[in-house]
Amino acid sequence: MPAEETRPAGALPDAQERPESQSRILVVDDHEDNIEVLKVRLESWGYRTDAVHDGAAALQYIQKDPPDLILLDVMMPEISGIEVAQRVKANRSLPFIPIIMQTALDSTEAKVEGLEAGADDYITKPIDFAELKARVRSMLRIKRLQEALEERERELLEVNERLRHMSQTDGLTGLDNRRNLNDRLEEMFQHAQRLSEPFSCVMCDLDHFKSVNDTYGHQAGDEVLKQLSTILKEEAREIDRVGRYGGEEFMLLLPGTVLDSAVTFAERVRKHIEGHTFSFPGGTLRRTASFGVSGWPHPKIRECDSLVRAADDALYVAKELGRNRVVRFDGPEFNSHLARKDGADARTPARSRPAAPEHGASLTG
Ligand code: GH3
Ligand code: MG
Ligand code: MG
Repeated sequence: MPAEETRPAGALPDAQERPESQSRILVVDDHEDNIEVLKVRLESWGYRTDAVHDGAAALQYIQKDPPDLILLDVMMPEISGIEVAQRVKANRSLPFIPIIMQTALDSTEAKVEGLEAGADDYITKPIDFAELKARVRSMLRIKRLQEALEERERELLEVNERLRHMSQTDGLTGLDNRRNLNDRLEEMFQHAQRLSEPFSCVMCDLDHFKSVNDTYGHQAGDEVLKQLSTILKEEAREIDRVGRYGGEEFMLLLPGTVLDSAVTFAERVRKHIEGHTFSFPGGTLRRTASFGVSGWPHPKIRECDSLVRAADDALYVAKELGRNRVVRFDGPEFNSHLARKDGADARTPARSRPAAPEHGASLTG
């Protein structure tokens, strides 16, 4: 039943009408004569038209192929125009379609009923065609404005979404940025506590990364960071979060993972990096990375801050022990290193040492 694009000879729309002349109007009327008269008029003004004879057919047509405007007869058997208007306006899947109701009676009551049912305008029978023309044009103008508004809204939502993404993402690597990591960390830690599920944190830092910049330039350094991100993403599971915590330091959050498994995971990543050749315009290089791993539940970890600090301290120990290794927070290697350090050098500034006491400050053992 698609409308034919016919136009009576000599009835080309004038320039003013042109913008809406492509509009398609659905005429709903149970009298064939009325339909004929309305179609001829509307088409002579340059509109495309289609017609149906009852409410059920109208609803079906509108759902399948929403017109730009509906010229709707109120008095129809079975499903009245009032009901059609109500159903069309209640249907959220439809775009805004202006409805002009044709009321047979020029009574205020009939008009109010039509408008309350959702009609946007009305016209009384017998139809004054000059009035009909003006009302159709005004309704189509409103429809165009409405569409422009919706388009604007869509654009705004899109820009908003892009901004949100930018505010959560690291520009260089496309990973979560630090702020986003912190938000996720809090969420995931709370979730883990609620369900009594294990949760681990891995800190990863490239070894002697500064020399990459110094030797090959900053761009080569950027390339290495991007490739490292790809490796981390490849190794992590879908449910893990991988983010750039700072310069060449990355954080991985592993829900549902016990400390042992997190250490195994970090070891796998360490080997992957060790075996990888980083390439950049003008050369290739190899690099290693050091890892600190912490996990909850752990008697010294009560909140997400201390989980991160524990991983960071373990990373520090990994660096101290010679780099290219994985150190587990509160593991034998970690503890014996700190004990050795504390015993050997009481003069070491506290700032450069892991703040181990903080973890246990509120705990015994
Ligand atoms: P260590 O093994 O102790 O971690 O040594 P390192 O050289 O990796 O660590 P250091 O903290 O001394 O240097 C980090 C370097 O990372 C210095 C900084 O210029 C570089 N860096 C940080 N962010 C970026 C970045 O976005 N791009 C590039 N190219 N370099 C970065
Ligand atoms: Mg480093
Ligand atoms: Mg660093």
